[in-house]
Amino acid sequence: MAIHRSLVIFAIVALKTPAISLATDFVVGDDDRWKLGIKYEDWAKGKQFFVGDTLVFKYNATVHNVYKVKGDNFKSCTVPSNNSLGSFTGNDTIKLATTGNKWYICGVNGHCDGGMKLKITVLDGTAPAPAPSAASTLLATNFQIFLGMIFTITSIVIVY
Ligand SMILES: [Cu+2]
Repeated sequence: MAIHRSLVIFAIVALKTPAISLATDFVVGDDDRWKLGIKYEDWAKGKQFFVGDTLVFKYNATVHNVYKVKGDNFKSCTVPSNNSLGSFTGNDTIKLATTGNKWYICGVNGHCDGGMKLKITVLDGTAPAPAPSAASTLLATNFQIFLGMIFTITSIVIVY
């Protein structure tokens, strides 16, 4: 019975391990977060944003904020009269719900011109589709089996 249960756990681990890459949470600016003096263009470069992913703007809410704007307002740094994203929390989470270009700026006077502006392009689909080579697939499979075995052995040791 104990071994049987371990095998079930093994199967679950083996099945669950490869499915980690679903939606991604992007902290804008990473460790720099949302502030002046960062090139968000550079931060966004090379990243792929998909529908279902999340942008998290982390910032000092006494100094900054985040507005979602249209492309022309992004260019001219025009702050909208109302905030479509809800309240400014300093930890604003934005679910990317649709494809296309999205623009965000800080609405504090001079901050958008000072670089607090982010443009991203949201793509269709939930995960990037790199063509997995046979080698990496094999590696992944072996890794799952390895993980599963470790888990199983641990379970058996704990049970006995
Ligand atoms: Cu700001």
